[in-house]
Amino acid sequence: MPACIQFTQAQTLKKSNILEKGFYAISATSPDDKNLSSAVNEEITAKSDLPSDKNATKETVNLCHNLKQLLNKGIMLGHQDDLAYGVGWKYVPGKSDVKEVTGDYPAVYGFELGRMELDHKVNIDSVPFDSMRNYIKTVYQRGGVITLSWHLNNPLTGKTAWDPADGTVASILPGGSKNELYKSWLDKVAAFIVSLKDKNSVPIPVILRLFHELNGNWFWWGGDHCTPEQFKQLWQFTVSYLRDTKNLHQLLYAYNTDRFNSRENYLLKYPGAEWTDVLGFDIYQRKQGEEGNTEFAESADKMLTMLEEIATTENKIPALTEFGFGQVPDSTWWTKVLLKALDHHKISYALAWRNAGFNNVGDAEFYLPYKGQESEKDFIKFYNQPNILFQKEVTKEHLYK
Ligand code: BMA
Repeated sequence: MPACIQFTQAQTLKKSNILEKGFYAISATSPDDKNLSSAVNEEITAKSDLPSDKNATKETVNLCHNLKQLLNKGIMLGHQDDLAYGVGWKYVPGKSDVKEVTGDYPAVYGFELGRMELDHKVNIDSVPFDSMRNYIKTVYQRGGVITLSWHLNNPLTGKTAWDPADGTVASILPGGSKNELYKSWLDKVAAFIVSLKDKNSVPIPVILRLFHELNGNWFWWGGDHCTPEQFKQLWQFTVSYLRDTKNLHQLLYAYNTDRFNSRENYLLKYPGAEWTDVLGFDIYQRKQGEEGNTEFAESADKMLTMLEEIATTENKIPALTEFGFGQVPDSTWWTKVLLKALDHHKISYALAWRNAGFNNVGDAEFYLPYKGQESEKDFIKFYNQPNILFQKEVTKEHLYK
């Protein structure tokens, strides 16, 4: 069979499993054929798009590949707990603050596992794990992307994730006094991940965002509370336990810092390319007004530039794994501040933190507008940017195929 015919067949497999692409490219015979060299190039690119897990499921391989391809098209908007609650409502089927404002759902959905380790029925933010499982199934069905965070308790002290007792990381490494306890917590998370299946029992791929904001001092796994070596060991132990002991092959792993100021700073605790798939950082705007806006836009821009460079060398998926400006108290923040910072960068997604709403004493926590909020109109403008992607556009991309 002439090489060019084989290449044509390869082209029709645009988004299918890379092994099929590999077969067509390798079986081509004419070295001078221009099409052939494209096919080989495509093959090389496709190979380098593989997840860190060499036994990743077909859908996970496809997701990893397609997320990299999508970098050329735009940035997906994400939202933590989007389907569970918003400002002034909780657990209303189909409801979403993003949908109320734009008519569309976000493309990326964050969910939180905290308290699963304690066998609780609801997570740290009161979301029932059974409902979470259903949301995740719905998201997968509509072709959205799922990412899970885990504010796990401190296994040494029994207090929360925000109890940064020194020695906690050391205590859960193999040989440490809490290693067995930590493994039992991973067993619970693994069981939940196994339960995430579509109607044909296909495991749903998930981006697991482990030990987030790892350079901050507020979590027990963060900052100075462990050495870089201990952190890397913790990461590798955790991934290897989930992947090799529990046999989970539907996971992409996200390494993510808080704000950082250099490549070295970012990579200080990086466990290595064979243990990660997504590279990200979290950033919040804390100050209002022109000064705050400028600081946020410039810092985000600078870090995104560094992140993109690192992700390119490491061949990973860059993402803004968490962001927000609490209560968005600026009617043009989306287009004048955030978009300005994001626009010229190639990152996979930007995940806004949760719309927790008002608490008993009237304080509000939310990072995306709800109907009637002052930045609503500007958020619609942001939604309408051709390079900002929400669910409807991403559904057409068939990220899992
Ligand atoms: C924090 C806050 C908390 C929440 C925690 C875990 O950033 O939003 O209210 O409990 O994340 O989701």
